[in-house]
Amino acid sequence: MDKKSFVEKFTGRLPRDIKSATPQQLHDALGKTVMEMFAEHWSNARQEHLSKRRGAYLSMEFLVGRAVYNNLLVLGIYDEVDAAFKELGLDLADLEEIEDAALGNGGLGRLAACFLDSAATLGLPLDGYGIRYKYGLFKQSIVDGFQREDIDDWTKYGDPWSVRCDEDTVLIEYSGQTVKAVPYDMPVFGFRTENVGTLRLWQAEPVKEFDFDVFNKQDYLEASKEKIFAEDISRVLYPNDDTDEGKKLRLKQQYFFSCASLTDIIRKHKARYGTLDNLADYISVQLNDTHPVISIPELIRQLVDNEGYTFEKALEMAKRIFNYTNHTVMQEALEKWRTDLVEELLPRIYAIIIQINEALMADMYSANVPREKTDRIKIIKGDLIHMADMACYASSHINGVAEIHTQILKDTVLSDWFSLYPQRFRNETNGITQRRWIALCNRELSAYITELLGDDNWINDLDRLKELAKYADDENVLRRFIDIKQAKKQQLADFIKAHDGIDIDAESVFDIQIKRLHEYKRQLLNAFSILWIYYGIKDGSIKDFKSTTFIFGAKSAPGYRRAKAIIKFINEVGRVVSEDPDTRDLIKVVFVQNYNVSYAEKLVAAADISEQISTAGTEASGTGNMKLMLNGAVTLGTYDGANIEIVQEAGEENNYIFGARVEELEKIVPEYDSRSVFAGDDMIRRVVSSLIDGIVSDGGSGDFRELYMALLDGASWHAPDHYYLLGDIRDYVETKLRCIGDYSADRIAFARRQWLNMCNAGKFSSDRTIADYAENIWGIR
Ligand code: NBG
Repeated sequence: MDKKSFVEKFTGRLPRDIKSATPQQLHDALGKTVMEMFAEHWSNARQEHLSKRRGAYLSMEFLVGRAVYNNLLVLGIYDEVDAAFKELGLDLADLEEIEDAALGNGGLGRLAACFLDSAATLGLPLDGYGIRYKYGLFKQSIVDGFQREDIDDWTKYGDPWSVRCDEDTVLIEYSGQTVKAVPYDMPVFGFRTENVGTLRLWQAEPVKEFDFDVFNKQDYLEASKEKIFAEDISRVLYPNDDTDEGKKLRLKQQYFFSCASLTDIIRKHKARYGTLDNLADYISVQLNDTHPVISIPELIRQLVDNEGYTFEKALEMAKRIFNYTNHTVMQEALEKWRTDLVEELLPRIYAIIIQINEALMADMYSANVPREKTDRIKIIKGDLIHMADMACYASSHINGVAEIHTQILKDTVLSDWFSLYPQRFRNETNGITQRRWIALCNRELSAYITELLGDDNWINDLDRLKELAKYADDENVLRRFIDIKQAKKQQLADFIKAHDGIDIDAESVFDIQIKRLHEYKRQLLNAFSILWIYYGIKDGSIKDFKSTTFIFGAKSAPGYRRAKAIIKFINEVGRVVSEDPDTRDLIKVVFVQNYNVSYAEKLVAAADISEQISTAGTEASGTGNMKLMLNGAVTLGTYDGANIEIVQEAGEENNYIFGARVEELEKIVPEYDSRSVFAGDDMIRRVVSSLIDGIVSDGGSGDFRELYMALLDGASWHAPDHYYLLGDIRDYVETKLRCIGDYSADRIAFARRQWLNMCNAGKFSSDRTIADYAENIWGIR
C-alpha cells in the first residue's frame, strides 16, 4: 500500500477538521478509499470468474457482519491503516460504532458468508447472490428481562462497501405487478490473493417511482403505492431461524432474488458464448436450503419461454446445474407453499411445477417405484408444494452439513430420495473462516501462534495448528496461553460493562452459550443447571464451587413465545442468584443484548467453556461450536451435529460430553415419561418447579406455566419434554460440575485441554469445506 496516497485520498474525503469527523464519516471515507484502491483487482477478478466454469451460491441470507476490520485484515493493510490513523490523531477502534450487516439469522447465513471468504481466498470463481434487505435482523435489547425488538437500519449512515450496478437491473414479473431488481455488489476479498469474489445483493424498486397524474388528482397515498409495494419486497429479513414462514411476501422475496440471479447468470453467459446450449458446462448453482428452490422452475421458465428450449431439455439442464444443501431436520423448517398462493402470484411458475411433478411421476412409473413411495415424494401433495422434494428431484448433489446430519437425512428425512438416488448424496461438514474467527477476533492468540510456528501461513492452512500440539505439555506455552485467554476475558468484561452495564469478574470461569434461542438448543436446560448449582451451594451438597460467569447471547424469533419465555427465565434465574448473598460471588448470569457477529467475535475469544447442548439428533451441525474450539474453549456438549467430529478431532478426554445419544434416544423416546422422571428425582422436581412456584416471575404473562406444562404434559404438536431436558439434566449437571471443578483444581491441566482443542480445529476451516464443494459438487477450479 502506498501510504502517502492512501492518506491523501482518505483525508480528502474527511471534513477539514479531521478530529471532528464522526465514526460514520471516518468509515465512509475509509471504505471508499479502500474500494478505490482495490477496484482494479475486483474488476479483473470478475472477468476472470466469467471466463471459466463458475459457482453461484444462492442464499436468502448472508450474515456478513461488520466489513471494515475484516477487509483491512484480509487485504493485508490493517497495521498500516492503524498506523496512519494514529498519525492523524484518529483511532481505528472508533469504527466499532459501525453497524453489522446482519442480513441473516444465524448459522445458515453466517455459513454463506464464511464460504464466500474461503472461496475468494482459495482463488475459486464463486459468487454469492442474495437480497439487500433494508432492515436486517432486528436489534435486541433486554428490558426488565424481556426481549425487545427494534428495526435494524444498517445503511443509515451509508454503505461504502457496496457498489450499485444499475446497468444490470432486472425486471421481475409477478401477476399484476412488475418490480425492478437493482444489484448492489460487495467485494469479497480473498486473503493473500488477488482473487475477489462478488456478493450481489438485489434491492427491490418500483418501475415507476411516483404517479404524478394520480398525485394531481390529490390521491397522495395512491400516488406512492407502487413504490411501497415494490420496496416491501426487500424491506425486511424474516427473523425466523430453523422455522418456516409461509407468507406471501416471503414467497415474493424468494422468487425475486431467484429470478434476478438467474437472469443475470443467463445474460452474462449469452453475452460471452452466444448460446445457452453449454450453460450447464459453465455454471453450477448451490441452493442454500429450500429458500431459493423456486429457482428450479424459474430457470426452466426462462429457458422455455425466452430461449425456445423444450421443457424436457430445460429440465435436464436444471438437473445438471442445481445442487441442494439441507440445513435442518426440523420438520417445521421444510418449506411448503400452498398451490393456490403460487398459482395466484406466479401462474407460469405454477404450471411449470406441475410439469416437473409430472416428469417425476413418469420417471417413477417407468422405474416401477411402488405407489406408496411415489406418493410420499411427489412434489405436489394435496394442496402443498414441497420445496425439498423439488430440490431433491432436480439436483445433481444433495448434501447435509455434518456426518451425523447427512446420515439422518439418508435414514429418515430424505430416505426415499436416498434410496432412489444414493449417488447424489454427500456430506459436507460445515466450517468457519479462520480469518475472521481467530486472525481478526483474537489477534493476541494469532500473534502467539505465528510466533511459535515461525510464520503466519497457518492463516491459509489451518491444519498447521496441529504442529502446536507438541507444546501441550510445555508449561511456559500454556502459561502464555492462559495469559492471552485472561486478556481476552478482561476485554470482554470491559465490553460487557460498557455495552450492557453489567460487572463481571474476569477471574471467574467463562461458560458461554451463544446461538439462536430455540427449544432444541436447550438454553432452558442450561438455566435449570444454574438453578441446580444454586440450590446445591445453598444446601451444602455442592462445595468449593469455583466462581463462574454464565454468559448467554441469543435472539428469539419475535413470534416464538416459548423462546421469549426462556429469555425471561434466564434473566430471572440471574436475578435470584445475584440477590442471594450466599451465591452472588460464585454465580453470575449475563444475558448480553443484541448478540450478533461483532459480539460473537468478542465472546468466542474469551470463552473457557463452550455450551453445545442440543438434544442429540436435532442440531444439523452448529458452527459456533467450531469458533469457540478454535479459540481454545472446551466443549461441554452432547453427541450432536459437528460436536461429534470436534471430539473426534480433539479427543473426548479434552472435552465434556454428556447425555443420551441418537441411538439411545431412539429406544428411550417411545417409552419416555417425563412425569415419572420428575416424580422420582427431588432435584429435578425442584428446578423444574421453579417455573411455577413463585421463586421467579414471568411478569404475569403465564409464559413460565406454559413452559412447565410443555415439559410435563406436552402440547398438541409435541410430546411432553420433546427435547428430553429432564432425561439429560442429571448427566449434564454432573458433567458441568466436573468441568468447572477441573478448571479450578488445575488450571494448567485445563489449559492443556483448551490448547489441544485449538490445535485440532484445522478440520473446521471453511477452506476445507469449500475445497470439497469445489471439487466434488461444483467442479470449479
Ligand atoms: C442451521 C442449523 C445449524 C447449521 C447451520 C449451517 C438452519 C435452517 N439451519 O446446525 O440449525 O450449523 O444451519 O449449516 O438455519
